[in-house]
Parts: sequence; C-alpha cells; structure tokens
Amino acid sequence: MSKILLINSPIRETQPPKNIPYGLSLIAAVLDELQHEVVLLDANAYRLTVDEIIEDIKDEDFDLIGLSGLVTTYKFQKELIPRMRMIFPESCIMSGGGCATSIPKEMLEWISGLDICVIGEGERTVLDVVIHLEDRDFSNVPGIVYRDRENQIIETQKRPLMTPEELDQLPYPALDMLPMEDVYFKNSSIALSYEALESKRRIDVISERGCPWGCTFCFHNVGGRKVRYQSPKYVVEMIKHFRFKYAIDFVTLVDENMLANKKRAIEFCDLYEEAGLVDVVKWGSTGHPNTIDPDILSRLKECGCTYLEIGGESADNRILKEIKKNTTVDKLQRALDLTLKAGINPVMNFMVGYEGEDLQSIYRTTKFWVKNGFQIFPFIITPYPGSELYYKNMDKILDQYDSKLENFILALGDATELTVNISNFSDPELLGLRDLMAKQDLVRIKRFAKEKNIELDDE
Ligand code: B12
Repeated sequence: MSKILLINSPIRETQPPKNIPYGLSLIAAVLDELQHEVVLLDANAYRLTVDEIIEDIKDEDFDLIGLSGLVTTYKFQKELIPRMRMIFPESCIMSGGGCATSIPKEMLEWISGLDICVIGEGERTVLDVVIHLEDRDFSNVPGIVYRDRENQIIETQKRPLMTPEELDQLPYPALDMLPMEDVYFKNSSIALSYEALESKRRIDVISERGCPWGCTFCFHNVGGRKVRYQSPKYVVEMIKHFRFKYAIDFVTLVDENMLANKKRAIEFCDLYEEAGLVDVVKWGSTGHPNTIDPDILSRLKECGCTYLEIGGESADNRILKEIKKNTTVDKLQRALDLTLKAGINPVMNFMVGYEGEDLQSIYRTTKFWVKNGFQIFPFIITPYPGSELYYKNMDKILDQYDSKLENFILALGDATELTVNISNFSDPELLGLRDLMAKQDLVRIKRFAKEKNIELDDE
C-alpha cells in the first residue's frame, strides 16, 4: 500500500474558508477505499503558508503527493512544488483540479519538480497512477500529461468520462479527513437566504458533471458540455448519511444545472421528502434562467429549497448573445419573478467589461438592478484559462503581460480584481464605471455618456 499526501491549495484568502474541497475529498475517499495510507492536508482551511507546510511535512516520507486547486492557485503550487521536490527527491508529485486541467502542459513546463497533471475527473486516474508508482511508466495511464525520464512532456490518450452508473458507485467524499468542526462548520453561514445565513453545519454537495450550455467565459473541469448526473437516490442517501454523521442543517447543491433535468429534480424532491430531510436540512442550488419552471419551483420550495443562484451576467440582450448565454433579459426577469413568487430567494451574479461592453449595456444592466432592488458589486469578466474568451483574447492578455503568459496566470485571483482588460474601455474607465454601477449612479453614467457624445436609449 502506498503512502499518499493530498494538499488542498489556499484560495480566496480575504474571506474565511467556506467550501470543502469536494473533488479532493473524493480522491481521498477512493484511495482510502483501497486501503492506501492517505493524509489530507487542508492548507486552505488552515491558511497555511508554503513555509508552514514544508515544516509540517519535512520529516515524513510519501510515495505520492497530490495537489488540488483552481487555476487561481497556480502561484501557490509554483512555490510549493519545487520546495517539496527538494525534500522528497523520490516521491511522485502530481496536480489535479482546475489548474492542472486547464493548463497541464504549461504547468509541467513552468514548474520544476512536477511529474504529472491529471486532466478532468481524477477518481480512476489516481488509482492507475498509484499502480505505476514502482515502474514509473505512466505512458498507458489515460487522462494525464506527464514528464518522462528524459524530461519530455507527454500527453496520454483521453480518459472516457465516467458514466452515471460509475458516478453512483463512488464512495462519499472523505469529510472525516477535513477539519469540519474546527473550520468548515464554524464558517457555515452564507448570505444567500435566511436559512443559509443562519446555518451552523452546512456542507457543499456536487452531484453533476459537465454543463450543456456553452458560455464563452466558462470552463468545465470535469466533462465539458457532456452532462452526467448522480441519481437522486444516491444524492439523498448521501445527504442522509451526512445528516446522521454530522447533524448537517444545510446543503449547498453547487450543481450548475439543478433544474435542467426536470424529471430528476422532481424525483430528488420526492426522495428528499420521503427521507424526512425537508425540515431539518434546508438547501439551495443553481439554475440557468431558461430552466426556471413554476411547477418545479413550488415543489422545490415544499422540499426545503431556500435560494437559487441564477446566472444573470448582463441585462443587455446583445451582450447575452455575444457571450452565448442562450437567454434574454425577458427570461432573466421571468426567472426572477417566478422564483420570488415561489418563496425562494433568487440570487443573481453579474459581470462587467465584456469585449462588446458599451455605455448602453452598462446603463441597461444597472437599470435592471435598480428595477429589481438588487445590491450588486459586479465581477470583472476574466478570461480564465480553458474558456473560449481565454483563447480569443490571447493577444490582449499577452499585450498586458509583456508577452509573458505565466505572469497573467500568476496574477489570477478573484474576479473582483481587474486582471486583464478585454473591453474597449481604458482600465480607469472600466474600474470607474464598475463603481458607478455598484452605486447604481445612473445620473453619472448618463453624464459620462454625454461627455463622449453618446446618446443613451432609455427604454
Ligand atoms: C465550489 C466552487 C468554488 C468554491 C471553492 C471550491 C473549492 N474548495 O475548491 C469557491 C466558491 C470558493 C470558488 C471560487 C472561485 N471559482 Co469556483 N467553482 C466551484 C464549483 C461550482 C464546484 C467545484 C467542485 O467541487 N466540483 C466538483 C468536483 C467533483 O470537481 P473538481 O473539484 O474539479 O475535482 C475533480 C477533478 O478536477 C479532479 N481533481 C481535483 N483535485 C484533484 C487532485 C488530485 C491529486 C487529483 C489526482 C485529481 C483532482 O478529480 C476530482 C474528481 O473528479 C466549480 C464548477 C464545477 N461544477 O466544478 C467552480 C469552478 C471550479 N470555479 C471556477 C472559478 C473561475 C472560480 C473563481 C475564480 C470565480 C470568481 N468569480 O472569482 C473563484 C476563485 C477565487 C480565488 N480567489 O481563487 C472555475 C475554475 C476554472 C479553473 N480553470 O480553475 C469553475 C470550474 C467554474 C467554471 N465553470 O468556470 N469556486
């Protein structure tokens, strides 16, 4: 049996850690199931620095070290991996998650000491890698990019996506390896509904892989546009299990398309009710505006749903079309009205600074917030690696980072920051307009348009 260290990289360090590393705890669970000796170091939960991690692990010995993180953790992984390589010259060091999936070759090129990047779903890949730890021949492990003995970077064949049946056979994420009591339950509260705000023992659950929509700003770690779901039975049994084990009182179903499959959503509600969970474990989820349906909403409400996050992105039809959101402002409004009417809190996110953004689209979006009584601080559209926008705006990225792509990746963080400007506004204009939007200062937006000789349509 192998000795394996898994590390969850820190993200969003300005806020307390609120999200369990779901993917990594699944990796831990499949390894644990096969009796490997697994240690999960949650550097995000404890906000550990690279020095502290090195100090904690330096006297140990591991056959395999696996890091996990979104692309915004690149800087952390770049600092940590070479330091680990120095103390563990023989260990195999791999990375998985959003960073490894979106820039695998670049990571291997830019980070010395990194042996393998796992692309997409890692549950079966990690087991295949473990089998080859002795001979170090990874050429027949599908779904990876690795560094061979001659320092060549090699991509293996694609790994087929897991089927819904296979997803239903997965063990539950290894929450017992995470600091649930010390960290995650203490930070349960999220301001998305009254019940979510009041929750004391909340967990995230993700029961869906891939997404059918093709929004240009999005990238899918696990399965592109091919959507696969775990069965409602599996999901409800898992929630019930965690209710018994941890007395959880709230579940964030981070699935991006909870309502896209109506039959499944209704079956989930029926089983949730049968399991007696409705009054004890409230929940919230996410839905595309086009999938909001009044019949389903009332059933969701009856079965404990307290909020729905609905991607708004912009309240301008031209922009919605350009980013391939496949919806319209009327549909956004309808989704909002129906959700509110059903007694579920609608939560909408918006971004600013699209390629085609102009003062008219900014004005329209701000008016939409005023009309709906929203308080919004919009994200700045960021072309994260892997997304359509990333490839399309490569020239702008390189131009703004002195032709050094790695510097752009090193700078990535929260999309509240301006990392790269893909709009036609200058940086100060874009940041200023974002502030005017957040303050809902329609008068100043209009005044700015007038200075630029632009007549805003007030319809
Ligand atoms: C929950 C979530 C968050 C949580 C944090 C989650 C966490 N603890 O890591 C929060 C809310 C903090 C968050 C923040 C952000 N997020 Co987010 N988030 C998600 C979400 C909805 C679910 C992630 C998840 O658990 N997926 C399910 C599991 C099963 O998949 P997984 O984590 O990828 O893990 C699998 C594989 O990747 C692999 N794997 C993962 N780790 C490892 C490790 C090893 C060793 C191995 C072998 C394999 C492996 O195996 C796992 C099982 O198959 C995803 C969308 C999605 N549906 O995936 C976006 C997503 C990951 N987020 C994304 C983005 C862009 C962000 C933000 C930058 C957005 C923003 N507006 O600022 C911020 C980050 C801010 C910052 N400062 O860093 C992108 C990532 C893009 C990328 N290339 O990394 C995603 C994919 C959304 C999207 N569709 O574009 N996010």
